[in-house]
Amino acid sequence: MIDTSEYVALNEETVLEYVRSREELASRFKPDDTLTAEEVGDGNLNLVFKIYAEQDRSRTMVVKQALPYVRLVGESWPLPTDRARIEAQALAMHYKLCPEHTPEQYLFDPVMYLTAMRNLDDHIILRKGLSQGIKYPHIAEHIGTFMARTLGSTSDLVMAYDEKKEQVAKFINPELCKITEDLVFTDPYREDDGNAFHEEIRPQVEALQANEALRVEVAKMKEKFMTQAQALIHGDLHTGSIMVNQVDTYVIDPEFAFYGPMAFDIGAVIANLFLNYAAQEGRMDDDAQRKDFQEYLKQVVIDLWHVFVREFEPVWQQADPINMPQAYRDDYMLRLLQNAAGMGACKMMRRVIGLAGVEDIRGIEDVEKKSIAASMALNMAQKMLFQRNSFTTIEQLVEVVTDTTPTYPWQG
Ligand code: SR1
Ligand code: MG
Repeated sequence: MIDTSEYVALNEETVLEYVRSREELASRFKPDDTLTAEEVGDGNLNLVFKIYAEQDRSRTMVVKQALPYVRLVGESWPLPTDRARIEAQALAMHYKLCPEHTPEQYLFDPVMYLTAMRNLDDHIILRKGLSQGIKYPHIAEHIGTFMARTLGSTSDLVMAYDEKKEQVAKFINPELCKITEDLVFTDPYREDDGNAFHEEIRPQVEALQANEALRVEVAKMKEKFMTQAQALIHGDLHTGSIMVNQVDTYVIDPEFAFYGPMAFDIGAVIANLFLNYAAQEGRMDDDAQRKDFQEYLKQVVIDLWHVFVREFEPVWQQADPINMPQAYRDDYMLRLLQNAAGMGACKMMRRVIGLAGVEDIRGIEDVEKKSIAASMALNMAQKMLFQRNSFTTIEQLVEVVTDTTPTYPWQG
């Protein structure tokens, strides 16, 4: 029998012992069920097990356990397991504020740094679906709603002065914030051993890294990320943290959650849709099919923002009216839009240049096509970053950013 009185990393056998030993989990299966476990974690950090009853695979759950190191790199990069507590707290908050788009959590074990939750087997990771060219009709509505509820309701606009400060303290997440500070806002803009871009785009990457004006704008975004405790943000809201099917949408994996700038989450979603837009340059050979899919992605970005603004309306209604003249609200939303462009730009550049890339682009096998997609993404990101303060509408942002061409091969 495994001893769960202190932390031990589970495997496909011991996780079954664990599930049977915890009444809250065992009671979700029938007493005679034969349980099986599959370790399916393909993320950068954790173990993820799917548990099934062999008699009926609809009796199932996911068990996610934090490893004491970064899985992507190995034991040489230790990482505190306490991030599992942050994730469990954030998941609970998201479920309270937006249960339609948050998986139900069955248990959090603070010793094993483990969360058990609903298995979303009838959904796929949005990044994978988009990379296969599948359209999802509801993601703008669902993600726009999720962001407005979770961000608006955890901000000073709504929360009591004391509760807000308590929440900020509860979600202090230094080690995972440091990963973001390094991997999103620092390492991609210098020569760094961790960077993992492919050699063919080196000339463009080196030109970008030599651009001091770009590093000025990135530094402004980094400062905002590090200093603006505006709302409880998901902190890693890319398309790999979203599960979808044709009907519904769930946001998972909030282990990077902390009180930070709302624009970081909004920018993350926009950036990852744009990364897929750029990736399609190398993925879809048929012109008409590619243009149609890219139009779909553009429309999702536009709709997402409008849904966010619409769903933010109840937040304004709850805020103290003395500080909420219409001009202030308009300015607040404008700053969110422009900062989302800036933060999203950094997230695009890191996914092309930095340690943890995205499958949308890095998964393109033909190196010429991959280079075209990567080059396009870098050019889109630079426009977003430099021109962000000129955008007054989401439509402008989308038009400017998508009116971009790749510069591969690099002409210098
Ligand atoms: C070392 S962790 C790399 C990345 O994985 C996560 O999804 C975050 O985006 C992080 O930056
Ligand atoms: Mg994750």
